[in-house]
Amino acid sequence: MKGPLVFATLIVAVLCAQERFDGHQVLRITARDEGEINLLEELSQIEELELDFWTEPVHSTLPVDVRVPSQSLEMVKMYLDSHSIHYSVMMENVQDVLDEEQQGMFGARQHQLRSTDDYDYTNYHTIDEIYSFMDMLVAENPSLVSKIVIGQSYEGRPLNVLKFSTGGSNRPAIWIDTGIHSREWVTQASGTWFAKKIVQDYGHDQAVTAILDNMDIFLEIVTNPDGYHYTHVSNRMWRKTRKPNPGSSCVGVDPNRNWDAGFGGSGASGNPCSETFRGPSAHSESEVKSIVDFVKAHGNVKAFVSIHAYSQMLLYPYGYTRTPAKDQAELHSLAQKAITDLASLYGTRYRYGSIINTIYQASGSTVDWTYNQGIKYSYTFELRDTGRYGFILPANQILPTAQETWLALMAIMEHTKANAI
Ligand code: BPX
Ligand code: ZN
Repeated sequence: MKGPLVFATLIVAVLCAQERFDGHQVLRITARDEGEINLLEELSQIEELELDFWTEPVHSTLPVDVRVPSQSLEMVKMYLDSHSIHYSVMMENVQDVLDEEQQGMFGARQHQLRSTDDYDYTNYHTIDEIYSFMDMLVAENPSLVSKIVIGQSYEGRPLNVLKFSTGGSNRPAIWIDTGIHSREWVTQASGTWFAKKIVQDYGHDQAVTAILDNMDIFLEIVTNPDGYHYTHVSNRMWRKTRKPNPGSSCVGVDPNRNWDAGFGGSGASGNPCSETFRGPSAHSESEVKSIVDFVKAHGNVKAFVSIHAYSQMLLYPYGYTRTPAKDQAELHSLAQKAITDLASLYGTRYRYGSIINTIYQASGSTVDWTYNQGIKYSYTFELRDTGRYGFILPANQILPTAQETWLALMAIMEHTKANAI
């Protein structure tokens, strides 16, 4: 190669390089009291350490998982030891786990998808593959499935929603979204499986048939498409949207802190470099605003389920306030039924309760807004696991995760059909 070409190739390689996580470790820190939590909170403020908190250091009842870059490991471990804060190494080398994930995806690469029967539901897929899957599912089942585009992402990708409907006009609806946090890959993978499950079960499974004879289901699989694309080509650990923040070199807004429900209160950050940055104003992110506009225009959404990972929880409002939701008793007992059904398949155990009591205070989250809009059955899932792999859940857990979650979704949808229409 000639000099200029070598140079150009280098530039391209640098600009397109995937961030590597060689020697990064995930530490599980078990703080014993509020004092230790405060010390972790202070640690998280040191931006030079480039810590990535997989779970927030907010109270001492849940373990805190944090990805620590190799160059910060010595400092962080010294800090924890010097304050005698207990921790263990959950993941020895993040890059090793990512390499395994990449190998699996490469082995499963689908050159041409002929039918959704051939789709590899046991592996992770790129956004192009998932978007092709959607089009193929629609083409195969035109009387049951259609695709609607509710808007565009910041980078101009379509915000595709699958509509499952057997007729009627503006029937009572169930909304399900996956992947609003892009790195939570098991959620988009599960969403894809749910879509296939619905078309397979309609007309065969009595409960699914009854639901779809009375209600429509809307499913947004790739709710944060720019983030999802970015997790594949640049940084597997990306959570937020990809909109630049004026005056900051940090990119993106947390789309689960951007909703107009306690927006700006405790449980979100005003710092654009934070993973929980709320954004400049409520609904500033088009990925959020498009759902807001859809829900308002539809006006007949009865259940809204927003799916995250990880930590195995089923949560209901509120996250921004300690005031109990007025339907708390019903939401709680339905959550119990749903997680019991979920556990019946593989014994996977879930915690359940209000967001603020079960995980932590979070303002501006999705289901607080939908609940305040009058959508009583507003729930958030945190799928597998409890931290062994966290966001990098091995692909061989996609199918069991989707299958068990489907049982909980069915419990929520059947209850909604029986009580809301
Ligand atoms: C879920 C619903 C409402 C408010 C918070 C959550 C927890 C969720 C978040 O902080 O946005 C956790 C997560 O899924 O993003 C990542 N995680 O900790 O595993
Ligand atoms: Zn999430």
